[in-house]
Amino acid sequence: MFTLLRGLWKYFFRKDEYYVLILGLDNAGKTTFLEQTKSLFINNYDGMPLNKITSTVGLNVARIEQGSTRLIFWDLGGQEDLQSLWDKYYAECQGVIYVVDSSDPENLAMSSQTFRKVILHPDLEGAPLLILANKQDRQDALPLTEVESAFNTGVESIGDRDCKIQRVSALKGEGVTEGIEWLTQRVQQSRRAQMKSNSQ
Ligand code: G3D
Repeated sequence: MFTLLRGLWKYFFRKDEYYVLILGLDNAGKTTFLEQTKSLFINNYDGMPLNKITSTVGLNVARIEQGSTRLIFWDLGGQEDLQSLWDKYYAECQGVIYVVDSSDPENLAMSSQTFRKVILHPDLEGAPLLILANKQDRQDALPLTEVESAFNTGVESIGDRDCKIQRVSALKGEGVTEGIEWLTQRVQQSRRAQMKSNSQ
């Protein structure tokens, strides 16, 4: 009887866990996005003021829950020397969020090249990709179409993966919920997540 009840308890309260990497050049707004996500998805979350966030040096980890799904985020530092560590996390993740600073046209090409390098890595095969054109609250932000065309140069590397580009302001929280909801749905449906659950 106890075993049956325990089984039922586990069945009803089980959470499917998905790991999501947050990548992008230094200063793109990765940590601000993660903090904003926590404040939007975690009840009574009492984090630090968003304008006090400093650049990620190591790794920030956070988890949010939506129904029976738990997303665990790894926000990795974007400085050049830290980028060499990114691929250590690829095999374990089920989705990627790539943050772009839309108000920094000088680094847009570099950001796009870095994204291309990321998605060409074999350990990320089949992982849904969410590109965030961030800082859209700024007057000098490039419109989504311009960010999109800079990222289109690597479009053939995306293959048959789900990929979406979304305009956001991590600071103001605009577009954040839409992005997270899209990614949640896609990681649940992705071939990669199914491979993971079959191997468990
Ligand atoms: P990182 O983790 O990618 O390195 P951060 O980036 O989250 O540390 O953000 C870098 C800077 O960009 C921070 O400003 C932060 O406030 C700002 N920023 C992040 N997202 C947005 C956004 O959506 N809009 C605007 N206007 N600014 C944003 P500082 O001044 O602390 O360097």
